[in-house]
Amino acid sequence: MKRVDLRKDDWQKDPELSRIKNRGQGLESKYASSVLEIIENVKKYGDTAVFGYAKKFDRVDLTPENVKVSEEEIEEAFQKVEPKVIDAIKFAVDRVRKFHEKQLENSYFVTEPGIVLGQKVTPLESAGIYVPGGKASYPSSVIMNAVPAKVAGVEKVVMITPAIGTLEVNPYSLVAAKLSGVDEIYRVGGAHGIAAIAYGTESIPKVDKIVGPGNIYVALAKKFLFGTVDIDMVAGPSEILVIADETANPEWVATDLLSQAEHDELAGAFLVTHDEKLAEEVVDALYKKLETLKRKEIAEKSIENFGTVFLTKDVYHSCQVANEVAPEHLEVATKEPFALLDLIKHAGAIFLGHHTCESLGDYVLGPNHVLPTGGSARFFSPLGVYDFVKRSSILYVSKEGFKRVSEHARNLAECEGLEAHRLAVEVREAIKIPIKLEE
Ligand code: HSO
Ligand code: ZN
Repeated sequence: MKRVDLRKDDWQKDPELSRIKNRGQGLESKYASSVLEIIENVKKYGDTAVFGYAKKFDRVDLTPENVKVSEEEIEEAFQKVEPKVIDAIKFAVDRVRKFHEKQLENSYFVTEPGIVLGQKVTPLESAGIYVPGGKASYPSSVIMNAVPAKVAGVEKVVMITPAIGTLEVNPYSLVAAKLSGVDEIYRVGGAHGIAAIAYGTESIPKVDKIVGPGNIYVALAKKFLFGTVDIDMVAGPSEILVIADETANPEWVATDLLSQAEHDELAGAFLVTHDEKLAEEVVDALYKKLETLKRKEIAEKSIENFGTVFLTKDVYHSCQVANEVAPEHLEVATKEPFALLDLIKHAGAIFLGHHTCESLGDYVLGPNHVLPTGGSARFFSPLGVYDFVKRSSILYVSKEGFKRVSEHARNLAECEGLEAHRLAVEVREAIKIPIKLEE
């Protein structure tokens, strides 16, 4: 783990801090042309292209008959999954649903004499959820993507996930999908899967919005198809930043850092503290624990790539450093974590206090674990119900209301040189009520 001393005046210019701040800028150009080619082919050739890529990349023979996961397969998945996991999924779904129900937005009207204005909130008709295959096929992510869509009122939630090497799809994801209210599941993935639900093919439906994490091909496909469909955000490797003081437990902090590091070789694990002794204890505990992990190799590489301890002047300085990094997950392991909340501006999710480990949030607390990465917490929010609705403006004027605003509209139309706009106002001003207008 790198040690970076930020106890200096020009700490914001520190090269290591800059490297971490720029972590979101990826290898995109390397993959862009192949992803664009896949998208074009799926657009042109539909199923033929999608099934061809599934054969090439995932070594599976897909057909229009087998691409959709059947109800029997979902029932079988329930037989395969341990009852305690089914219970845990139900527990999580319930808590995630309850938390997200608070995010529901109402339509509203405001009135003034002769004028009614408002905003009508409508759920998207359909949404697609991408669930990665292989080791990163997490049932918790199925819940976090599907439940807000269902709470928003999306009628058709379509999940896609690649079957790799065999037609079988991860049974945990199937159970989580069913319990979260997913309506249809297709066993396709990769950039071709994303293109398939963006355009629709003979056997795979088109959706209005695509959410969910994936590898660089998936992330790029989503980015390129933005506009054809809506997308959530372009997610990168996971990351955690822990602000700690002398009251923190070094072993707990070390384990939390590793809980992100084990996700991905490019995951970020950052400790920010003004307590040098604590910093050393955390690093010792981390390397000890690392040896015992099943995913040691991944976690080790991630710590090598991005694992960093930042030494600060005090806890307030630590908050400033956290804001610079704008981490996906921020743990505040200090004596009075709530007192620091006002100082924290940029973080996807803020975990307060020594017992609030990120894992609880990843799985069961209720807030969403799909969060902005790579510093994009500066401008993105967690995935939520608001991502699955859209708004329409409502406008109405009566004859009386028309009179209250028409002159200014006419003058603005004139200044913009848009004659028909002006006339649209004037024809109504000129009319002495030849037809009965609604009051
Ligand atoms: N920490 C990950 C989510 C996750 N963790 C899924 C376990 N399973 C990104 O927020
Ligand atoms: Zn996690």
